[in-house]
Amino acid sequence: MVQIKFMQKIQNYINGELVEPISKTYIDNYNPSIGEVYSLIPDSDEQDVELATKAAKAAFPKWSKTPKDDRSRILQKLAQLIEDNLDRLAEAESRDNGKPLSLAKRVDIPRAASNFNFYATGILHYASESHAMEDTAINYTLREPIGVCGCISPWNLPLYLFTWKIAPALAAGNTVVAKPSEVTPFTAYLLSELCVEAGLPNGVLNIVHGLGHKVGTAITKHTDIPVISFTGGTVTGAEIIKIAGPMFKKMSLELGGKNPNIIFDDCDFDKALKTTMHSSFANQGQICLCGSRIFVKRGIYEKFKIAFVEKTKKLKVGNPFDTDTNLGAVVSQPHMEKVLSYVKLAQEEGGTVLTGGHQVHLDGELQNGYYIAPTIIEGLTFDCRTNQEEIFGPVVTIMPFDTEEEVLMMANSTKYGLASTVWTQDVTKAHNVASKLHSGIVWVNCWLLRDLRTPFGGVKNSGVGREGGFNAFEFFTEPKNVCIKL
Ligand code: TXE
Repeated sequence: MVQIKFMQKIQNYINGELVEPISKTYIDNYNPSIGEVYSLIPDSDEQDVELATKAAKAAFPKWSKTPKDDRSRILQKLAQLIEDNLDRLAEAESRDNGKPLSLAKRVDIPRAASNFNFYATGILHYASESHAMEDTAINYTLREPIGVCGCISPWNLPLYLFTWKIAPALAAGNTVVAKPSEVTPFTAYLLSELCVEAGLPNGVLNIVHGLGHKVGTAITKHTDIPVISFTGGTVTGAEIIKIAGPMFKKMSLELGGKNPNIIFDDCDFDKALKTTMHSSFANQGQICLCGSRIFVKRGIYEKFKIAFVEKTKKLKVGNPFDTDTNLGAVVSQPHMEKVLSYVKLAQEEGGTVLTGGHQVHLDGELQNGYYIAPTIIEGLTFDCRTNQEEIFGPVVTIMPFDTEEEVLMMANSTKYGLASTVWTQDVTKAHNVASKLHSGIVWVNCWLLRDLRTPFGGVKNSGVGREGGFNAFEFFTEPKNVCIKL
């Protein structure tokens, strides 16, 4: 007998209601840990974006004039509801994305709650400038919400990055049309249910699910959406600029990375090693901040390499729901194939795989899941494709260096410039190297230590603009200078 599985249908969230896509068509949503379809995503199109935008536009006048204390209270309530639903949301995130449940519980979902709390309270402290011209005049700057903001987010940290955009946009008094990644839509859907429970007024946040080239493009080109906040691939970022640039939309683009880890011989060896394990393989290497090129001072290169390979071999690739799993599944079959194609390329380019380099086949119901062994490659030149292009998986390269000048040249050689990590006990060296690195973020003797007040973003092809702290409020508001002659 053929067993018919119940497929949960995700719904759009438009004008305060959970609704079907107008076309009534759906696309498959995979659970990457078992390689099977387990729910259905609305295959929305520009008609749904139109409805969502209309709702957001209609809600804007009232929401933008709602006292910030009231907006803050509603968003804090949403944060509380996320915390109350931690287990349910973490399980959904792990099932949808393949990441270890322990990681979703410890990082993704608590951070989604923090995003709302941080911006809901931040707006209460946000003040604008005043410039006095002695006895002549006084200038003051109004910071006004802009209107309907388009927020488009990726699959690697689904609820974490979705809320990182939505929270400041709403706190600042804008309304939002948001699109989560079609690869990991589930927690955004659960969030829409929580918005209803929190009492978010209708139309203030609208979530339209579907494909990038349909929903994403419709948001990007909509004439009533003057602001686009996007996180995703650099190629997609360029497509967005092509459409939104000539429309003079305000844009914040957080794109890819090819981040260097620079390990000097005067570092705290054990700490550098432990943290490099995290920065290489956390979330299966699918964090734009992961360090994927590891440069080690020649004097400690062999010692570091041996210890790094030994520890990596002990990592457990397994069921994301097991508490002792270090790496779960990568997000999709095409992504797994892309990552493995880079291992092949690395070998063609003369690299040696020290550990990993292959798909991992697990047993039972996990046998069709998308698992990759954590991989370390050596013997590559800094300028080969493997060392220049973003792989976005559990694959890192390791290379020795001799001088500060040489390592800076190699670290800065890619088209990206998101984050860098430097390991040294010498403060002067740390300052010097940090100042010469071409990247938006430099971590010294740590990695992914985040203070939400700090500017977040990259240089070169890693993006345009900064998120985080008051930078986000500056992006999601329009300054207007008023000059009054005395
Ligand atoms: O991202 P996309 P993908 C990198 C990583 C990865 C590559 C591609 O290297 O392998 O990007 O990943 C929506 N107009 N990063 O294909 O396509 C899409 O539906 C408007 C780095 O998943 O950029 C999704 O919601 N929107 C990264 C979002 O854009 C469009 C995180 C991101 O998807 C669109 C993820 C279009 N034309 C991947 N096309 C990071 N910086 O953290 C797609 N989208």
